[in-house]
Amino acid sequence: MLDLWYSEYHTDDVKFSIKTTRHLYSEQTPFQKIDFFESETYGTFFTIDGLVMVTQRDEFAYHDMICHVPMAVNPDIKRVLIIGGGDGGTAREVCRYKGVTHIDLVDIDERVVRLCQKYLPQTACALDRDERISMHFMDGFKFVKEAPDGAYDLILVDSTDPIGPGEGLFTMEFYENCYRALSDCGILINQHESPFYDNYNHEMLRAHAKIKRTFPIAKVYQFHMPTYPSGLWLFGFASKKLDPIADFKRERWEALGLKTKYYNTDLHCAAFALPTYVKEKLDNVR
Ligand code: AG3
Repeated sequence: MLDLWYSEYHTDDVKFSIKTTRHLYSEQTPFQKIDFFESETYGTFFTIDGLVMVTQRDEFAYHDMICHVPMAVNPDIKRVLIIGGGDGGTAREVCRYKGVTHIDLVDIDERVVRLCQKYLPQTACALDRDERISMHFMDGFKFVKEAPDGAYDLILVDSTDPIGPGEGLFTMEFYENCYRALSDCGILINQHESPFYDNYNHEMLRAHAKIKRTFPIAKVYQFHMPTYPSGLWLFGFASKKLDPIADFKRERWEALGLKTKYYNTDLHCAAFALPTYVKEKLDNVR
């Protein structure tokens, strides 16, 4: 009997496993190792350097929350920059807004995009269909550094963990350049790791400290991501002047009539209410 399990170590002594029905593909690119698997419960999923990035079954939670939260705070967002996100899931959600005029998607590794177009059309579908998207295969750190002042209304950092090619996306210089590249009403959302296990918590606090020093408004919100370490994951919401709750445009967003599987306008506010242990950790950050 074939008994093939994919496992990710969430800590040195905790691992998460998915029984796979097939190992679809494996490739070592100049940047990272990319693998695609098939499973009963999570469908097709892909990993980078052994860490789960996207599964067909729970990607909706991540991509709803990275996109609809800022769009409901400023429904007039027109120019969007996605850093990372080569699987296309974030772009797919952004493309649902007719008011968005241009999307720059910057992924360091073209192979992520090409392989997701082949194995994960569920997330990659918008990439070859929507003319508003321009793809750039280069380091996101460098792209933002060279971006003109005020060029974007929204920057979405859809990155891996801060090890390997994603490291530069968790630095002070990167956040400062994001600030500069954002318009007056600009919002930055970043993949903010998890507060539960020490190794991830450490990165999440480091990121928060830097963002808090760069942006006048720096909040964190949570969502349930079953395949990521501990299942509790965070995004950062940073902006020049818009507050995610005080400036939330509930009625305007509802009037758009977008059907979503995870995000809704009640959850929008609830997501910013954090468990006490997370709040305490974040409050102590300077
Ligand atoms: N970005 C990866 C989030 C971090 C996952 N970490 C882990 N499995 N240890 C996901 C990209 C989705 N567009």
